[in-house]
Amino acid sequence: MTDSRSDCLFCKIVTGEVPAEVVREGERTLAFRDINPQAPTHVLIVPREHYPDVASAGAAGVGVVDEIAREAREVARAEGIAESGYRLVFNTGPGAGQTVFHVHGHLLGGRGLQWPPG
Ligand code: IU
Repeated sequence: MTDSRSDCLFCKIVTGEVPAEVVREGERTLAFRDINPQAPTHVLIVPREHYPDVASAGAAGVGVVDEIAREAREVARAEGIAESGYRLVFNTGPGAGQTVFHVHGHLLGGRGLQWPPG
């Protein structure tokens, strides 16, 4: 599950075929702003390689989920939300609201966040 998919929106964003507002380019990841932001900072962090969800990415055992978390920390610092706090969310499966099946961490911050989420 590591190849680029011709039918995957986020693979197309990674290759530049589909435009996005990129905020950070990592060796293994890309971070770009969500088109429908749910908070003042709402950035998606995706691996360049295709995994459908965080479960399959983690099971691959290649450190890609660690890398997403590291990149989230760097983006949070750059966005000025590292101190106030932020949320890193992986919706996993349709029942949890996943709509794009290329693993992505939602980095959310810049406002108070409620718990539990909806
Ligand atoms: P989800 O966890 O799979 O539901 O998150 C998908 C996100 O991708 C969602 O927040 C969308 O607003 C976002 N998104 C995007 O940033 N650009 C797009 O072209 C599309 C969806 I389609």
